[in-house]
Amino acid sequence: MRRAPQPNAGDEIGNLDFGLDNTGTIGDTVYDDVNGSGSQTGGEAGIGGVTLALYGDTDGNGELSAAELSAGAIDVEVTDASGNYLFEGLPDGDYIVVLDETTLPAGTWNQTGDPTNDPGNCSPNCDASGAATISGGAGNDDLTIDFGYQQQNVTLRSVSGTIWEDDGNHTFLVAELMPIHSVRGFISPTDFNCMGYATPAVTAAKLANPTKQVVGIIGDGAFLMTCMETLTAAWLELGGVYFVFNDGELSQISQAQEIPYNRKTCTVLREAKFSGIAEATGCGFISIENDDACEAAIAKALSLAAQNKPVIVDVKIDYSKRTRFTKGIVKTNLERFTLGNKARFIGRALLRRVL
Ligand SMILES: Cc1ncc(C[n+]2csc(CCOP(=O)(O)OP(=O)(O)O)c2C)c(N)n1
Ligand SMILES: [Mg+2]
Repeated sequence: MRRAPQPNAGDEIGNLDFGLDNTGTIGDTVYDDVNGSGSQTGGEAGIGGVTLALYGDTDGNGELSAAELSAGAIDVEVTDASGNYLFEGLPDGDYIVVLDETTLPAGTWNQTGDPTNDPGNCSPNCDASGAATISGGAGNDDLTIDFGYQQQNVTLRSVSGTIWEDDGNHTFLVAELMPIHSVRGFISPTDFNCMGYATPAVTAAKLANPTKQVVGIIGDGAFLMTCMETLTAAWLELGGVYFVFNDGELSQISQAQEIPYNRKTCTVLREAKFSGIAEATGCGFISIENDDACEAAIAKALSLAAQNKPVIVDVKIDYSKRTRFTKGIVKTNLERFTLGNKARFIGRALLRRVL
């Protein structure tokens, strides 16, 4: 063993190098927010196997721009069995952590905890990303980028026949969240995206397949276009179910308008009483006011339909959480723009929020 030099008073010693670690760490947990409080409390467990990507926030605005996204991820991490993740060895700078929601465990999860707010009750902004800054000296790490997700108690009901979709936000919500178990079990007007399609489609499908369950999921705007077609269903005793997703808006358009214009134009509907339409046409009517009412209402609607009674179900839907489609079109459209148009688009959107 080589002994360290033993200096005497007055000796000079060279060649001693010290490594100074100026890098920082960003983390640290994705947790199962069982009580939905927006923070990890009462021994709530972490969620393992979730993928997170780290991007540079080069303009330092706390949001991932199209340019920052296309520059690519600096690093990718997957949470361990305790739901922990760390990006280490990071030089000073601004960063964005983006959680890939498709890697959450099977089931339906709603984000309840956002790194930007603690407790992150997700009101008004909850998204699967968080901004972090690494700066030299004290506080070189940011271990507050925690995401909470609450599993939704969804009882899956299988429809033995077909689900018919109209065109709107509800289409993408269903595509995102509803498992379809049979080939040709889900039909929607994807080529021409024609609103008003699903109501007569349900009636016609039931006429052609009288022994099958036939169910429609239809936006309130689309239903208002063709709802009197349910008169034919009642007259011919065709037991289809018309689930009307009632949000009072042409939501697919109004949500897309809100981002650049900061307002909705011509997309808020006049209030309509769907119970009146059921009365006029001779259909059954059921209203679903909240999540707790879903189970019994769906069972009742399917049972009435099995007795050849068409049923209109008024589903009070909350679209405040944007679908992946709405988030996606903003990103995709921005990416397509030239740099000049991007600047114009973002500049105008910002201006409309200030003025
Ligand atoms: C005949 C027709 N007109 C206009 C459109 C454009 N459009 C696509 S989705 C949509 C809004 C749909 O509103 P609603 O039926 O209430 O469904 P939501 O988006 O609210 O779920 C509109 C106007 C269309 N696809 N078809
Ligand atoms: Mg609507």
